[in-house]
Amino acid sequence: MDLKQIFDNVLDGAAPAVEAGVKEALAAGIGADVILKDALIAAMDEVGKRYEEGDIFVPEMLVAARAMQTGLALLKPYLVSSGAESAGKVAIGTVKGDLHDIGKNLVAMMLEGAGFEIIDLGVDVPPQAFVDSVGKGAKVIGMSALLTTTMSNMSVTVEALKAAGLRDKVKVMVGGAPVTQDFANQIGADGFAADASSATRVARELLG
Ligand code: B1M
Repeated sequence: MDLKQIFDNVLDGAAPAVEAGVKEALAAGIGADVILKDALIAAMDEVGKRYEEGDIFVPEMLVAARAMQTGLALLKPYLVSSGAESAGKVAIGTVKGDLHDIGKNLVAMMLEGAGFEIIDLGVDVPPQAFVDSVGKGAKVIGMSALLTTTMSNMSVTVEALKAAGLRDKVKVMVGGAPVTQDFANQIGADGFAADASSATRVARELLG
C-alpha cells in the first residue's frame, strides 16, 4: 500500500478507503509510526494549508478529520503497549471553546502507551473540570489548544487551580499547534511539549 494513497484518501475524507489502506500498510509491514507521520499527520497539515488558502472549507476539514481518526483508531494497538505499571494519572483535555481533539487523542494514546493512566476529559473542557480532576487522583493536567483564541483558557485553568489551593498538588503540561515554551512559561505551566512523543518525555520528567 502506497502511503501517498492513504494521504490522498484522508484529504478526500474517504474513511473506508483510509481504513482499508492503513490495514494494508500494516499487513505490508510498514511501521505504525511511519503511517501516522507520513500519511495521516502529513494529510492533516495539507488540510490546514488548503483551508488557510481558501481551497477547502470547514465541512471538508471535518470529513478529513473523521477519516484521519478512522486510521488513528487502527494504529492505536500498535502505538500503545500494555502491561506496564502505572506511571501516574494524567487528566487531559482540549480547553474551553476548542473542539480540536486529534492531537489531544494522540498525546493521550502515547501517554497510555508509556504507562500513564488517562482521564480523558474530552473537548471544550471548562477550567473547573480540570480542577476537579485533581480530586480524582490526577498528578498531571494536560491541556491542548489549537486556536489562538482559546489558548488563554490554559491560563484561566492555572489561575483556577491556584484559587482552589491545588496548584502545588499537580503538574500542568500544555501543548497544541499555537502553544510555545514561552507561552507555557508566561502562564506558569510546568511543562510544554511540541508533539506527542515529547509529551511522554515531559510527563515523565514532571513526575520525577
Ligand atoms: Co480547525 N483550525 N477550526 N478544525 N483545524 C486549525 C487549528 C487552523 C490552524 C486551520 C488553519 O487556518 N490553517 C485554524 C486555527 C487558526 C488560529 O487559531 N490561528 C483553525 C480554525 C480557524 C478552525 C475554526 C475556527 C474554523 C471555523 O469554524 N471557521 C473551527 C473552530 C472550532 C472550535 O474548535 N471551536 C475549526 C474546526 C475544525 C474541525 C472541527 C473541522 C476540525 C477538527 C476535528 C477534530 O479535531 N476532531 C479541524 C481541523 C482538522 C483542523 C486542522 C486542519 C488539523 C488539526 C489536526 O488535527 N492536526 C488545523 C490545521 C493544522 O493544524 N495544520 C486546524 C493534526 C494533529 C495530530 O496535530 O492537533 O497540532 P495537532 O497536535 C499535535 C501537537 O500540536 C501536539 O501533539 C500533537 C501530535 O503531535 N499537541 C500536544 C497537541 N495537544 C497537545 C497537548 C500536550 C502536548 C502536545 O500536552 C497536554
